[in-house]
Amino acid sequence: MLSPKLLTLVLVVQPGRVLLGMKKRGFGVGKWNGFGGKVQPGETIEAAAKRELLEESGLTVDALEKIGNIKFEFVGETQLLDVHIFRADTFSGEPTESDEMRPQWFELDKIPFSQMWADDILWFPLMLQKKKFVGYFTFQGHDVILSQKLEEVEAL
Ligand code: 6U4
Ligand code: NA
Ligand code: NA
Repeated sequence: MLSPKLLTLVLVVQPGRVLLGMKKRGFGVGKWNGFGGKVQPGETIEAAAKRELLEESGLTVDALEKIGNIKFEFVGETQLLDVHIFRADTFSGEPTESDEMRPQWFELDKIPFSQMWADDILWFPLMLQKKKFVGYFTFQGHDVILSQKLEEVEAL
């Protein structure tokens, strides 16, 4: 049986650019990614998304837009990652390096997909067009996608 683990992921988008963080430790170390982490007991998913964004990037947001939900299975592992993805178009504060992440803005035609999770190149275009999506990816290790499902949805 796969036990689901709730996680958040926030992409901060401005006209022509997106903020990513280089993961300095833990799960996904060495990859550029959005900001996020585990939902704590008693916390809503959206509150967790805001908390993790602040902890990892120094940014505060009022509104987060729910944009996607992707489940990740890793062959041979019993946990199913249930990642809730949000987009933020306004924020306050300055991107600030944390113990976990080094934030950097990327122009939209220079997103470093070769140093990101392999699924990102598939759903970033939807996210950037504000299209909502759901997906299910099975990974072998952290770099190879064995099977994938991704579809646009009207609502989440
Ligand atoms: P702590 O501080 O221990 O809670 P850590 O264990 O390092 O953090 P975690 O588990 O909090 O990391 O968060 C993992 C992050 O990686 C979440 O934001 C979700 C994201 N993530 C996991 N698999 C991903 C994938 N295939 N593609 C992607 N993001 C992924 O874009
Ligand atoms: Na985290
Ligand atoms: Na965390």
